[in-house]
Amino acid sequence: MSKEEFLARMEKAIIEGNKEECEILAKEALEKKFDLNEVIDKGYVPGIQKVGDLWDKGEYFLPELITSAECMKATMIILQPEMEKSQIQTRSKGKVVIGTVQGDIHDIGKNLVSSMLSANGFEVHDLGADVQLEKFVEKAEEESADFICLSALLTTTMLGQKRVVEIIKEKNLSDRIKVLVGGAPVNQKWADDIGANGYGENAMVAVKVAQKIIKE
Ligand code: B12
Repeated sequence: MSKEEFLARMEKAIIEGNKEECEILAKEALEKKFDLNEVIDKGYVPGIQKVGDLWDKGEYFLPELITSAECMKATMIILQPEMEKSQIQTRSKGKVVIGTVQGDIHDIGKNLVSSMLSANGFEVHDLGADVQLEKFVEKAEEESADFICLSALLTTTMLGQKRVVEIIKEKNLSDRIKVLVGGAPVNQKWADDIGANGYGENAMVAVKVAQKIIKE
């Protein structure tokens, strides 16, 4: 089986919600020592994106969405430890507090960003999903974090990102704590409009943006 066929099988397994196949393929990817970033970006992520398209068209409903999301999670449980191990863990490159904002339970993308940051040497404090907005700032102060990373997948919860930036300004913490925002409905313009310090369209870009800011 070629790499392309392998990636296509992965995509299909997510779309069909075939958890067993997802787990088999994830283990195979490890055995074959495939580039795990490629496996995720070109196999699993396109799969969940297609699931989103099918939902848009009214062909998929909530149960299908949940099943495919569970497939993604099952896959990441297998891949994540290896991804984190495979990077050379040096001294922490910076401290990050991350989570999905209040009112929003989507956490697949946030988990990817979280693991890519820790795989690249950042110390990550993951608060999970549906996180109370003040909690981000409290934790960042407690840990003397360099970054707060906020994920939002709903247009309504994007406002939570804006509020966290405001809280940071109100507490005069803008010099110490930088805010990165992301999630499917978020873009650079939104990040600029709310005064966030950075935006990343995917987990790899999130890492690059954080690395760039830490060097400045
Ligand atoms: C899977 C999914 C679910 C799963 C979530 C499971 C889970 N544990 O996460 C379930 C089924 C639970 C779900 C529920 C709902 N969902 Co939903 N869901 C999706 C779906 C199909 C995929 C999201 C996903 O995981 N994408 C894959 C990941 C890898 O991508 P990502 O999250 O965008 O993350 C990447 C980047 O954005 C970036 N990134 C993410 N976070 C961050 C943070 C930072 C700091 C940075 C720098 C980068 C970054 O990097 C990530 C990795 O590359 C999307 C459709 C879509 N196209 O997005 C709808 C979608 C987000 N859901 C939607 C809706 C409406 C809902 C529900 C309200 C449905 C309902 N009626 O109950 C509920 C929400 C409940 C709530 N309060 O949160 C809508 C949102 C519409 C809108 N405009 O607001 C979407 C867009 C579907 C649609 N087209 O209508 N959903």
